[in-house]
Amino acid sequence: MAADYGWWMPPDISTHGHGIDGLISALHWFMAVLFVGWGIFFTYCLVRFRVGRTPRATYELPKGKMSKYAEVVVVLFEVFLLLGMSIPAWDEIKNDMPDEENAFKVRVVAEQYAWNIHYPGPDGVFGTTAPELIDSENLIGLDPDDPDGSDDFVAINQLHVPVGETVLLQLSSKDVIHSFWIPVLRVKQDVIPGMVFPMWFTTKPDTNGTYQMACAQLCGNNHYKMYGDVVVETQEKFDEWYAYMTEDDDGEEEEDE
Ligand SMILES: [Cu+2]
Repeated sequence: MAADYGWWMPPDISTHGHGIDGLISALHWFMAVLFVGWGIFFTYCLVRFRVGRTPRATYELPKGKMSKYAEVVVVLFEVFLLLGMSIPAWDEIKNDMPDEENAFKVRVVAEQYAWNIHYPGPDGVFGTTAPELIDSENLIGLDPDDPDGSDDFVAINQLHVPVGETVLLQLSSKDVIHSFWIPVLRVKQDVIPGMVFPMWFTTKPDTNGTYQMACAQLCGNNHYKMYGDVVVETQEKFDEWYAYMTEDDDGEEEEDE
């Protein structure tokens, strides 16, 4: 069952999202105050300086300090938004990377027009990959001779994670610039060919469900098709799925064909 996103902000199922949501709502309230304030001032000026009242234009500067004080308040609030909210929220997401040992690691390889989600399999170690090994069967160019990669598998547009677990992703692209976006997790990262980007999130407890991920960068004709499921599930359900996917990938089926 897909989560109900409602008409307001999508639900926030991440442990870090409160900082981003706080910034978004502070900015919107600030803009609402400015909009109403300037609207009132504008209406007042239209009436107060109508042609019937002031037939001749005056070029003298106002004498009051009111406008200066208002500007200072606006600047101080903007400084607070930057130093008090944006930078700490950014720092939490971009600098406080989780420990690699304790995180569930996934690689995401973007291509026109799908997300290849590469899981390391039960051994937790990714097999080596090479661009020249990529073909229509081997979507991520996994090296068949590397034992670490023998239990690896790829799920297209399916990101499964155990609920409450910290997930560390490595993002890369096979072709053009994409942008990996999971709105409910408040994460979005450009994926640029030739580079690997780390990204992480931790889901809150009891946030099981199927959510959307999408490409947030217009990447070609079928950009709109580039979306998939983020399945947040209990450890037991996740283990079941993981075991199923690992079995599926042991090559027996290919021999039958
Ligand atoms: Cu894309």
